[in-house]
Amino acid sequence: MIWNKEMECASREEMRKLQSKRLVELVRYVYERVPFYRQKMENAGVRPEDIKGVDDIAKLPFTTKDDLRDNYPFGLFAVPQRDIVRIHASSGTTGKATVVGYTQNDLDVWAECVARCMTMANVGKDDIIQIAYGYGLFTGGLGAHSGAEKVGATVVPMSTGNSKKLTTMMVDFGATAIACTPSYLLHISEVLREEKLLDKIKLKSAVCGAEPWTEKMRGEIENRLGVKAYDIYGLSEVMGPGVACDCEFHAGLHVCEDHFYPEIIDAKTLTPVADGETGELVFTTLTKEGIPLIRYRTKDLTSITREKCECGRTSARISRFKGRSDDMLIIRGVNVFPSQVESALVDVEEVTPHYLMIVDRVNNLDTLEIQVEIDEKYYTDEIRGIEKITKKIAHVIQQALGISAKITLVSPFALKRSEGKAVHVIDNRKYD
Ligand code: DLL
Repeated sequence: MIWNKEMECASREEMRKLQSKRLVELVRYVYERVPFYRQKMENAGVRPEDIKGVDDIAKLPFTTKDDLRDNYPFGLFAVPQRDIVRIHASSGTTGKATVVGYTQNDLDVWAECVARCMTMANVGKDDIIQIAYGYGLFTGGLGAHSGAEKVGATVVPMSTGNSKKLTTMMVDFGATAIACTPSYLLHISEVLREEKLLDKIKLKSAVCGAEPWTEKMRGEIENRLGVKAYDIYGLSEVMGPGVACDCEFHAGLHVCEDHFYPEIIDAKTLTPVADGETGELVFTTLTKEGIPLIRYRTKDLTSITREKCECGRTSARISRFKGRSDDMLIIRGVNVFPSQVESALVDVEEVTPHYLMIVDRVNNLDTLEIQVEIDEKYYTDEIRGIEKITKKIAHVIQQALGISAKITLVSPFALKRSEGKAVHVIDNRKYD
């Protein structure tokens, strides 16, 4: 078990002092080593000596995903290639990949952060954990892997791609933990049910992340599999999984804030919002050597609290993610997050939480169709009581979103399952 009490239970003053010291060093480091940051700081009229601690952080300019893309592939690296021991990249759906590089020290810090998360998720030496995030350029597989090894768990590097093999080995090896996306875990639960293996599994912990999921989805996963499911967060630009994770009290995700300094800002005015208010999460990497980032705008929407958690950790906690600002749809002038649909569907007994939103524009009017998968129990050759169920869903969706939607019920397993991040939206509207 890795519970770094010195860092995770430090007083607020001690933590701020450490963060300030690290920020001052970081600013000097990037100013000297990364021409991009030197230029950005000069444009903003800031010199390294103006930054005396975290109270001065707002003087520093932001970094965005476009900055990484514009400097593709290695333009923001702060060390020569010979000191980089690993590369990861996120492809995204549009534009160039964003590429990140790690020094050996970065990998050690990463393993330590993931190990803290594994500890929060009650994974340790006595566990056998299947890592079912993709291995490769995506940070999920290798990131979760090294943290699980660091806590001494027996690691099974499944990756994604073969759910039947995964479920067979889950039973044969007596796996007690799994790490994968929540949507994939839901799919795994279906495969286990199909294979009649549900009562043969020994899972106790699931370390789920890489995509937004709701509290209700946690309940659904826990009920189906008899596990405790934990929420792990991270992003490749900042490090990968392990930037934050929730403990058994599920009262927000503890940020490894000795390494990643969090801020929540108003995405329009770019000024800080008060603790407890929702805004965009911004991170400054305090210790990264390979590709340190100053005030990186994640686009992820959350709020922060700095009150001590019941578990004893004092680290700042971010609330479960509402989504990304760029995931938010505006349909007929109303802001809609896919997670609201998921939340509404979990309450409808006749359907599964698998859904697809299809947004279009007909005669200048936005249309929303939601395809929803019927639960097997309510399906024989056709869907029983189709009209009643459709009406019921239309009602809960209207309540949840504040707009109406055309509901199309589809047969069990008709919607494509994802092994990584689920795709919930097809937006056919033309933006020109
Ligand atoms: O998804 C890293 C990761 C792997 C995290 C495995 C957790 C587990 P990226 O592909 O760069 O990295 O995507 C990062 O995914 O900005 C969020 O929008 C979303 N995300 C990640 N974890 C969560 C979570 C990995 N727990 C982007 N809840 C982030 C909600 C999450 N969204």
